[in-house]
Amino acid sequence: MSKEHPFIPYDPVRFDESELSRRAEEQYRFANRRRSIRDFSEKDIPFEVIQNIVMTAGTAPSGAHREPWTFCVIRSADLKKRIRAAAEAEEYESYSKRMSDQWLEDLKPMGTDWHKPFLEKVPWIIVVFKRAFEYDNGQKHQNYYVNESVGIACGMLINAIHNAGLATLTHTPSPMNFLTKILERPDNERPYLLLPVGYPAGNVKVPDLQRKSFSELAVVFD
Ligand code: IYR
Repeated sequence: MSKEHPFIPYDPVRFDESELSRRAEEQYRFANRRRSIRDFSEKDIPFEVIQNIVMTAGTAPSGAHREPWTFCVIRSADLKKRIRAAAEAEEYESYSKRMSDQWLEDLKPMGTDWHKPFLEKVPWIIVVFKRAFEYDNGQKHQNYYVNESVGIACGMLINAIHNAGLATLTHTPSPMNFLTKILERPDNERPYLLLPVGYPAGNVKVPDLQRKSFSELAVVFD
C-alpha cells in the first residue's frame, strides 16, 4: 500500500461454522456432478446468461491484475459453421497423422474422433484468448503469469457454466491458430481454449470415469 495507491476496505462473506461445512460439502457434491459432454441440445440460451457466466470468469485473479484475457462469445451461425469446418480439418489431420498410438489408445474411453458436429449445433461457443501483452500508445507492455491467469479464469468459467445448469466441453482443436483468423483477433492475442456452451442433448451418455479419492489427490501436512 502506498499514498499513490491507497487500499479500500474489503467486505468479506462470512458464514458460521456449520454453514461453512455445509456449503463446502454441497459445493463438492455439486461440482462432482459436472461432466464434459459432446452432444448438445439446440435450445437457445439468453445472451444475459452468457454475459454473467463470462463476467464470473472475469473475476479470476491475474498477474498484477492485468486481466490478460478476451472472451469471444459466438452465436453467429456463419462463424460456428466456419469454426467447425476449420476445427474438423485440423482434427482429421491429428487423428490420422499427428497423434501417437499411445495417445489414440488413451483416448479410446472418451469415444472421440475428428467429427465435431456440436460446434454448429450449440447455441453459443466461447473462445478464450490469452493476451501476451497490451499495446500502450503503440508500445508493447507485457502481461504476467498469462497461462496461469487464463487457466484460472477458464476454471471459473467452467464452474459458472455448470452452476447455471448448462454444460460444456474443454475443446482444444490443435493447432488453434485458425481461430485468430476467423475471429480476426489482434496479434497480442492467442487462442487458449474453445468451449461450446448449451444444454446437454436428451439422454446424453458420458464415459464411465472415476475421480481420484482425497488420499489419491492430496498429501496432508497436519
Ligand atoms: N483435440 C482432439 C483430441 C482430444 C485430446 C484429448 I488429451 C482429449 O481429452 C480429448 C480429445 C479432440 O477434441 O477430439
